[in-house]
Amino acid sequence: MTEREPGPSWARDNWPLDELDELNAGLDPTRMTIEKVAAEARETAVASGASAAEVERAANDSICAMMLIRTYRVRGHLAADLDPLGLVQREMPADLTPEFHGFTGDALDRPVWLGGALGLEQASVREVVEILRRNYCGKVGLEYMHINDLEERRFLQERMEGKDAEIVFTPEGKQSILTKVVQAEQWEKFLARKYVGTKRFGLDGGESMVPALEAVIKYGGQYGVVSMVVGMAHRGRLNVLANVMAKPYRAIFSEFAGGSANPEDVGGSGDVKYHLGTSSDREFDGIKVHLSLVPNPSHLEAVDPVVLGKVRAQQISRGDIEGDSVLPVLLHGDAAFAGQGIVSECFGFSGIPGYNTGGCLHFVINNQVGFTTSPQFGRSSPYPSDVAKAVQAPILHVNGDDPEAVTFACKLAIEYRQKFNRDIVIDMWCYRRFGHNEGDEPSFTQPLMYASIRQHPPISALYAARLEEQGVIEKGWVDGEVAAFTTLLEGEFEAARSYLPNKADWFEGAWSGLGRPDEAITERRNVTTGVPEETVREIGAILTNVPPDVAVHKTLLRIIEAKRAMFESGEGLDWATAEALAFGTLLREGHPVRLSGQDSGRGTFSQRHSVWVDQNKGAKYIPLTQIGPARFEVRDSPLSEFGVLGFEYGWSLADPQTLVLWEAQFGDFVNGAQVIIDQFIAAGEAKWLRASGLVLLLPHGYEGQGPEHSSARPERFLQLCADDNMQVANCTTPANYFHILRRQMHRDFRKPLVIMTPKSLLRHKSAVSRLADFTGESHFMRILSDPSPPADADVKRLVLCTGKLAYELIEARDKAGDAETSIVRIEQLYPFPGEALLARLKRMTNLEDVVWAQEEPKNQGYWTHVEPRIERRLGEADLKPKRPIYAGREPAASPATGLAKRHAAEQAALIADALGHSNAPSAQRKAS
Ligand SMILES: Cc1ncc(C[n+]2csc(CCOP(=O)(O)OP(=O)(O)O)c2C)c(N)n1
Repeated sequence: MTEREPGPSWARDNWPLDELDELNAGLDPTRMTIEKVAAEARETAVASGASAAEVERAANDSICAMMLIRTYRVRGHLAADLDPLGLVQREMPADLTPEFHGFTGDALDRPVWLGGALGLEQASVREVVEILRRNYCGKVGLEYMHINDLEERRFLQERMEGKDAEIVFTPEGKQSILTKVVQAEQWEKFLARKYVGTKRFGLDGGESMVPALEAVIKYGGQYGVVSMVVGMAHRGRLNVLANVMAKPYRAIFSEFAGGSANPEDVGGSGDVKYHLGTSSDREFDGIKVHLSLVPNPSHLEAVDPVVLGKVRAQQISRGDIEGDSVLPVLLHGDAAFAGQGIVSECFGFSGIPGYNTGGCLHFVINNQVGFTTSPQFGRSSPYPSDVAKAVQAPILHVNGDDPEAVTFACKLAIEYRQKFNRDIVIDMWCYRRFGHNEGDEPSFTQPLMYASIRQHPPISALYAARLEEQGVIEKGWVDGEVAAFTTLLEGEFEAARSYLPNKADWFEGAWSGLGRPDEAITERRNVTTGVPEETVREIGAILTNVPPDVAVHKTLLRIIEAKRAMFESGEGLDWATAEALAFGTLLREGHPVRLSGQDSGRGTFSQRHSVWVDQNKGAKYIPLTQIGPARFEVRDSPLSEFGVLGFEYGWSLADPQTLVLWEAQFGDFVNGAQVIIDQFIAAGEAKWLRASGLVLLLPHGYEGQGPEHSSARPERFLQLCADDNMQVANCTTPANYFHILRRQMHRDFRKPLVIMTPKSLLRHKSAVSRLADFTGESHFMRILSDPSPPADADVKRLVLCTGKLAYELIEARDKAGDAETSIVRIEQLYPFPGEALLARLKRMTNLEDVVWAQEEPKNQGYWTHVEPRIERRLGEADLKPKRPIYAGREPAASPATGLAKRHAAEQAALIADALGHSNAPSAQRKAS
């Protein structure tokens, strides 16, 4: 790898001119080609004995015809017949008329030299326009001229363009498309009949999507796809579950009747049926494709990065670098696709090493309305799909009333994706037959549209009439299909009465061997995570070895030397070294490690240096990749939080044996990813029975850096904690950090782990560990004792705290010669180590005061989380103090002051207050 790693192929815009010329010859009139075609036109005219004026006219006609053809390639989609309702008035752009290019009257029928364009040597302009209209202005409109890559353009052009280019399906193919449309329609109707007034967010009006997705699976299988991961919103989800993913009809009926999707004893909150996922295998022509639909929250498009991360993890597990074997498919609503920023973040991944998935197939169910909002109020761009142009993805607009055209578009899309490994979009124009949900009245807001929809025949009727006319089906064929499918559904409906989900599927496949924690959350469920000293030394040697051909920066060399000294003396191991040791030892044990975040390779604070950049060549050397056998990757992520965190969460779902970490640049930036935290990390297991061992590293601490760079908002995470859903920690020693990271992979269950990570402690002289703290029977400590404690019986004041404040408190206490105060650190805030605290409290029989000290304002930080928990343990210990006293900043709107002086004063005051050394605002008063 070098400093300038290859970017996406489409970023290339300096194609060699001869290649340009070759592609453009007769196809894409650049100056060179126009000259060439004009020269040929002249030659042909001369050969036929034309006069000088006629020769010039022939040359001019050719040039104008080339411009006409090019205009159709660029703008033909604007005149495509896309709207089934015909409500969108799309006038034929003037530059798509022959007149615009100078052809009128006789000129329309004069033969023009085309030099091979459209596969023709020569044709009249009338014929040329007729072909171009068929190619570019039919039921499919293609946008592709924004793509730089000539191969891609050629590929798409070849499939769309030419005299004989047509959408062709065999009679059997047409029948099976019609069958799927009928099933999709009847499925919605059946649900509407049986469950009157129940929300289903039906696909009604967009049913052509069903045969089209079938085509993606079928042709995807032929082009090497073995697994397809789907993400989608509410619209049509039940239809996709039933008719594409083959979730048993009876299971869905049972859920409609109020049954749970999982056996009752599994617990969790469950979720509404149109958010649930499923997985199945489908087979076409003997080729099996595994399908999985990822469960998602109501928050539109939030599942997109999760799908992509999951896909990439599966590709990496399969050793598939190109991404051919696992296909991500994202289905979108038009309003959400245009409106939600996460869509752009996900397109942003498509060309980035470490995040791309070899192309995602996007399908927009463009029903031309979002709840009650019409498109002109929902977006500024002509199409909902324009966001895809940022990465030069081709876009196929297609009329949803023509299921053949939609199926053709999907077939082309999967072929393109498998060939070029790039994203592609299908924008299916359709309509929503009912309201946003079936109980919702659409005519309040879209009366004209709905007057038209009421008159509009279903897709099956339109398509059946066409096939009857073509002699592909007999009259009455559809009735037979309807009857057969309804009988099937009635049978399934009956079977649903006694249907019981047999087992939850969450600990299968990659998750087998893992389960739920057996122990109650208050019990100690620690595991020994110490490693043999020899292993530490071996890894230390690799971490500090500079290969002779790597010229590292001179400051880095000093850092490496200091690290070597740590290993040699077995003393003073710092934070970054502990982290590298955690990674290295896990790699040794066969657990891959993936760390992703902004500037994570070096580390925001220049602390990590996991990537060494050769100062002469710009090449990268990553010591942790030399450890093996498992794979280490550290990725400098794009500047996104929502997208990247979602991606890493998706990875953690697919691959529980990899330690997956996401790091925020500063902890406060995590707020941009709040949707992923609320909807997936905190609640995913409860809602969908999907566990995750994802780790979040959030730099946090009050160091006078102002409101934004001080707080990772631990209070938000703690407020989300319940039901043993995740872990929140703030570690203060390198060894404890080492152990908590290793523990993540060493237990037989997985829970997300949120760590408030330090900034000043990265280089604090006391925040170091000894080599012995990493070895033998050592393990993660949920509570850390005072390093210089008074005897238990002497302790009058117990100060509880977490994070780097502990070091400041200890220093101040020691400086004051205070021999009655003990400072104890709560390293894991949730699950709260209450019983371990109780054991300590019971030993401190002469306690007068128990204080909770924090740097964060009182309405933030940990106080509201810890107060009742400490109070409970004080009660159980039956000590004199009944409640903890608060010592910290007053409630505040802003997390911290921006003024360094004020910060220092506040910090000094709260430390003095916590220790009871001040006459300043009494801790007692604050507690009231
Ligand atoms: C982030 C987010 N904001 C708002 C909503 C509420 N909401 C649900 S569906 C919907 C309209 C979606 O329109 P569109 O994407 O076009 O899909 P359609 O329902 O038309 O299929 C809205 C606003 C939501 N689910 N998620």
